[in-house]
Amino acid sequence: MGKTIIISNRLPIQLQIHNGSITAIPSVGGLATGMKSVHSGGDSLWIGWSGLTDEEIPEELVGDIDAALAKHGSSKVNLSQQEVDGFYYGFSNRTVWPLFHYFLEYAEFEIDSWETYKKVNQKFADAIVEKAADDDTIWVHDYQLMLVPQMVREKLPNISIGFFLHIPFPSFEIFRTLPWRKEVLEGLLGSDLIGFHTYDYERHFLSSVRRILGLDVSFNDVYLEDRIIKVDSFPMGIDYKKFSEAAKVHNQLPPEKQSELQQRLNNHKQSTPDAKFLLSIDRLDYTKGIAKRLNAFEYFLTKYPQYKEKVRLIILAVPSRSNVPQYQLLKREVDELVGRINGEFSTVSWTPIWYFYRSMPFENLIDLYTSCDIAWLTPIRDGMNLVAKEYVATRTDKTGVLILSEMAGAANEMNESLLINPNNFEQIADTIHQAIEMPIEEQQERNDILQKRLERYNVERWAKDFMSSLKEQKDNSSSYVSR
Ligand code: ADQ
Repeated sequence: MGKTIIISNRLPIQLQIHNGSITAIPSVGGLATGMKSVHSGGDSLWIGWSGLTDEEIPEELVGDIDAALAKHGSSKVNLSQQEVDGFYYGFSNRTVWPLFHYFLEYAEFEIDSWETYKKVNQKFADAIVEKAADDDTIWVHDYQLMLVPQMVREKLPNISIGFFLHIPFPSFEIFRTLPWRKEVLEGLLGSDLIGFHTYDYERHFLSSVRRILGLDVSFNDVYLEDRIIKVDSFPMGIDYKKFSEAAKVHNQLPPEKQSELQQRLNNHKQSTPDAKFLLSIDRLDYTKGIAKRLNAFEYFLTKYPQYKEKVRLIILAVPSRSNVPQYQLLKREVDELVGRINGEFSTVSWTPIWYFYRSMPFENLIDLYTSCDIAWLTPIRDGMNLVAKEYVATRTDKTGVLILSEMAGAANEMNESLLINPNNFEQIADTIHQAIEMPIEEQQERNDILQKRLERYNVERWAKDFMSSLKEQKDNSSSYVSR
């Protein structure tokens, strides 16, 4: 049994350069946590971009950086600014991201960025081939690297390759608009196992494979001349224990140990006992429906004026891809909407929206999750949405209501939440009203079921399921003779 090689666009490490010395800080994101059980030191390697372009890395520090990454079982792919622009900000985030989230009008089809995407995917594949042996297992992550499986397969025909897509796979009617649809499918089919968050994404992919490539598809297997590729769904979970335990500790903190944010939230609750906090947390991305949510909130305050001065919406928007024009426009739109709604409804003692545009440390995230009565997440499209799961995991007394868009992959597993269509303002306003008035016992019943499910299907289980399915597939496929 060989080693496992994980490949993602970004390494799970933050590099900092200070006065000529390097610090490598492991990230705490969902993927890094989930892969802990797979990426356990000695027998695994993580390959990715460090986040610093060639131009940003002083030549004399290259060796030190490589050594610092090696200590964390990581190895970097070097990218120039021009490559990052074409591959990441270009094809990945101006073509694939909007297209796969059904924002066809935002998708740009630029031959130059496609060429850079191919070139950079080849760089990742070469980095793998350089480090890999035939009995290793390769796990490629996400939409930035869809050509890598086939590029590796060409050099190492017998190696075991898994691919997981973290965003939706769109329906055939959308996917077929991509000029390079055939190449992308062929790239992915270099894998032995292709995983998606939901059954729908899996079916969409298989439909495109059949209709665009004309391949033989049976149930969830794709038949090539010499190999079978399995396509399946693996809904990603969270590190349930980390969130529930952090919330337990947090709830027992004496006032002097609480963060400033926590104290403010508590003070507000004490001064207005029937006050309710609604929470919305996302990256500032047009797929997350933040502007629509603000409009819906305005509609809610107009339809249910009895909640004025009682309900407050806390919006935490994490800066993201701010050099892509649509993200700059969205930032302006959200700033204006918050200003307009606060201007229209505020009173001397009440501001309806608190808006934070920044990333927050984990402790503050827990402050918000544990203090807010309702989490209101209304993406227009979302591969999964981990925030929904994290919110539920922190509700240690099982109170709290989750309002979730049907368009998030997470909705498939979270039927006990209040599911809404993000375009239906009438339904949203009524659902917020329902959430505010929901009896505690009903909240607890719903969260009890959700929590048990999230605890069982946590992120570690997700990674293990994927890896064992990949192994099984490889074993079965080895004995396959072309039909
Ligand atoms: P994202 O689009 O980034 O992920 P999401 O699944 O919600 O969306 O994950 C966001 C993560 O960032 C959460 O773990 C959350 O805790 C963290 N976070 C959010 N706001 C933060 C803040 N202000 N400060 C610090 N951390 C913050 C993509 C897909 C999703 C899919 C995931 C995983 O778009 O659909 O669920 O990958 O596959």
